[in-house]
Amino acid sequence: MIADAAERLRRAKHIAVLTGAGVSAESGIPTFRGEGGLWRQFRAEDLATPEAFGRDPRLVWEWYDWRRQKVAACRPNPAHHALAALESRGGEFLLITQNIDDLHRKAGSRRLVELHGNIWRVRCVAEGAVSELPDVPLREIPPRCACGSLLRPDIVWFGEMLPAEPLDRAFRAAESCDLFLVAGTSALVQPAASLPLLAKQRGATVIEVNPEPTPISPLVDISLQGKAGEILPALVAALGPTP
Ligand code: BV8
Repeated sequence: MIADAAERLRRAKHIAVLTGAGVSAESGIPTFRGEGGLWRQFRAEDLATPEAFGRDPRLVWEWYDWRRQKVAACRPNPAHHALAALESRGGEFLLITQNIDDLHRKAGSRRLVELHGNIWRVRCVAEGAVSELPDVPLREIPPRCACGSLLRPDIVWFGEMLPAEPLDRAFRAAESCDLFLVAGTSALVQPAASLPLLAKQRGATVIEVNPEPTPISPLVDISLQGKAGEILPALVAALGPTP
């Protein structure tokens, strides 16, 4: 299966990749729906919403401060490095991630869109200005803008629209790629989960990497059951030296 997947990857002229929390699992970051995906007695869907933030910005920021501390202690794993190596082989390439942990960028990925934002960026609720807030732990909770208004994470919460530019780039890549690789996502969250289906409809070869079956597993061309940190490096190694 790896050899077949590598052969299709080698022949591809335009590669698009979609990643989810599973590619950061081996870096030590809990996935949303796996074990450890909880915080205190809350679920992500309860806290990652504008309503939760409106009701209790302190509680939501305590959760993000906890996640920022976790993420700050984590490093990219071989899955992230394999995808950066795949990009560096050249050709049309776009890495589309649902993850907000910045680990793809830290691993060297540059042709990258973050559909759900980035845990290190914040946005003033009044002015909309976006800035980096690297403090770990946060010095004040909730953090405030110089204008005195609340800062919120520059992250897409459930029920919020995704940023237009990254979403547009992701859909265009899914429509025009000839190979779509999807790794480490439960394929439950929309609109990201529709990208592999769109690629399939447009005639691309779809390869899935996940230890568990997902709702798109029956539709993909090749399903590689296993950990991204093991399968992606093996896949890229099987490509042989960069042409
Ligand atoms: C929108 C930022 C439209 C936050 C995230 C019904 C009711 C209510 C809402 C909806 C509904 N149906 C659809 C919706 C819309 C909703 C949605 O899809 N909900 C789902 C839960 C049903 N979507 C939205 O709200 C989106 N916005 O649709 O707006 C709109 C239209 C008009 C007007 C207004 C709005 C916004 C979605 C973005 C939400 N924000 N993240 C934060 O992180 O704090 S989503 C969140 O889930 C993360 O980004 C995460 O990445 C993402 C998806 O999860 P996964 O990445 O797949 O992670 P998960 O844990 O689920 O799975 C991990 C996978 O890895 C598993 O398959 C596991 O087997 C695998 N794995 C484990 N270990 C490994 C591994 N794989 C490989 N290797 C390993 N080692």
